Amino acid sequence: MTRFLITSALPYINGVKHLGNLVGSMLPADVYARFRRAKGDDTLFICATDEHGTPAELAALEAGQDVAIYCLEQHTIQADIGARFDLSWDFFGRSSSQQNRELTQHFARALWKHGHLEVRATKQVYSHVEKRFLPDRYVIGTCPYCGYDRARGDQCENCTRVLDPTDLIDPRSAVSGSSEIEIRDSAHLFLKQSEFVEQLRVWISSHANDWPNLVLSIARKWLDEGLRDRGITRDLEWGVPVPDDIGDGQLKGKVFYVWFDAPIEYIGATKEWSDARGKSDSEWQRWWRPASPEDVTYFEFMAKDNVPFHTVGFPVTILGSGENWKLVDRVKGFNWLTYYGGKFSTSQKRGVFMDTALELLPTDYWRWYLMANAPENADSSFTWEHFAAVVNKDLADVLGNFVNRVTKFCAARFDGKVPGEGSYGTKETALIAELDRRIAQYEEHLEQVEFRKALAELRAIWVAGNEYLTRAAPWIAIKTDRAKAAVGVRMGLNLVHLFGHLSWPVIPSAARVIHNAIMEAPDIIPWAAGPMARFLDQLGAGQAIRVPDVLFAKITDEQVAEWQARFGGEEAS
Ligand code: B3M
Ligand code: ZN
Repeated sequence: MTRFLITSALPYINGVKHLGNLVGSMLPADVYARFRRAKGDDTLFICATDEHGTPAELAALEAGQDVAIYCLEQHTIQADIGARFDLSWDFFGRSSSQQNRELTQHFARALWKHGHLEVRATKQVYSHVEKRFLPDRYVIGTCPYCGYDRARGDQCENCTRVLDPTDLIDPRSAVSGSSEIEIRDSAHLFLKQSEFVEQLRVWISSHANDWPNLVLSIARKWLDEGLRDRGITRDLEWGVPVPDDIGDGQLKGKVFYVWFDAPIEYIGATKEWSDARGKSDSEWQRWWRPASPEDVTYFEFMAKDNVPFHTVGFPVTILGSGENWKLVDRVKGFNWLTYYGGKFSTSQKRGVFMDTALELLPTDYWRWYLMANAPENADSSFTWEHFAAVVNKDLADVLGNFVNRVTKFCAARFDGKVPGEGSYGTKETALIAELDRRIAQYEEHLEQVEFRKALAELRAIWVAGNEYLTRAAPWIAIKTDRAKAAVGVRMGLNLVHLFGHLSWPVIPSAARVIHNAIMEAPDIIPWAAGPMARFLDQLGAGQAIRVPDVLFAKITDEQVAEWQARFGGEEAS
């Protein structure tokens, strides 16, 4: 039996993430991890904050904090908010950890030893005022092509032309505004990615049937456009230092590029996890260096802009090391979630962020909406109107109402105990057959990480329960035939229990409340495996149940109006 290793793209350290970040990486990874655990599989779900790079340095500068302290604080904030979103990481590490530093240096040494790295002379912009080199995008000036006066040194946002900082007219630092800048020579390490093109092509093609088209096409486009060697060091202070034994003394004081060390942190965080539990190296190595690759099935979740780094960049690091590290098996990429058709933006604070979301409503409202509308095959748009409509219909009217109707009626007419009278007939047999089919579909969609389809099937399962109850109508039967009413209520309670099981990967808190209405739920609510005939006739006669509080409150028109006013509605796009 294979073990399941699951990683989500590492949220960048510069502030709380928005719902678009959440649905494109951490949340689907969590749903999938919970599904695996529910099925009883040996599962490890790893995430971490991505802490290096210029944006981290600049965010710290802006906050007036030392960068290490800034990162520690922000890590704690993100860990806390992730926990409140019920993200069930086995470990939430930090790319600035000692473990990642050692692993990053290890990979660099292995690449160096095998001749995959080369020192090359480059020209970089140096700012006298800041006393540091500036990455291309932090140099701004006038675009020589369109005359836009805030063009960045890597690209003009106005005419989209790719630029070099030396192309800019009146170049200046985007950080200080100072034009006391000059071009200086600086030696850097380059990873000779071009040597891996054929190997990558073969590997990517071997996944033609199990990676989404989105991922395959991005990966192939990257190769088709000619894979360029990649500079993997930077002139910064904050980062993993390049060890002295690499680069013949020309790389003193430099650090690795954030996109070099960030994916290695998947491994680093696994080691952080095993170290934190006082385990030996074999604990984390059984995930990353299994005896045979089939022992571990490795899933990665990410937004589409991260796909090249996971299908090309990180694999080159692994392949080039010449060591038998685990390569990813399934890459699940996502399109964008937009906010009223426009961009969610961290820098411009547009859209809804994870912390404010939880001030408005509990986590499951968001989890359900986001996963049911995950941007899988195309971008999807968040609007308050749509959010309210989905929550009110799926969660309040369908699921919440069902649980409420059944448990309340049982409390009122059957003394709050599972009634034992009567036996299942054709209505029940038909329902059980339908659920057997639907649950198999739901399970298969989750296996294939097709979340929209999976959640549509889960909704259909809830609907089938509702329709059954409407047909069985125990509240009418009770007037003439108590045994008949008892059958409807008993099936209804069994369905409530079933829904608690099936809903847990997606809406874990609500699933727990639902399950607890029937009996106390275990920490991991196991998958309800077929055949349903057994599962749906499980509750013993006379067993006491509980009526839960209202599971999902409806979102009102006033709330929608208030949130539109607060966060911006249509006009935000
Ligand atoms: N931190 C995501 C981003 O900031 C990036 C992911 C790293 S995954 C190794 O766009
Ligand atoms: Zn149960």
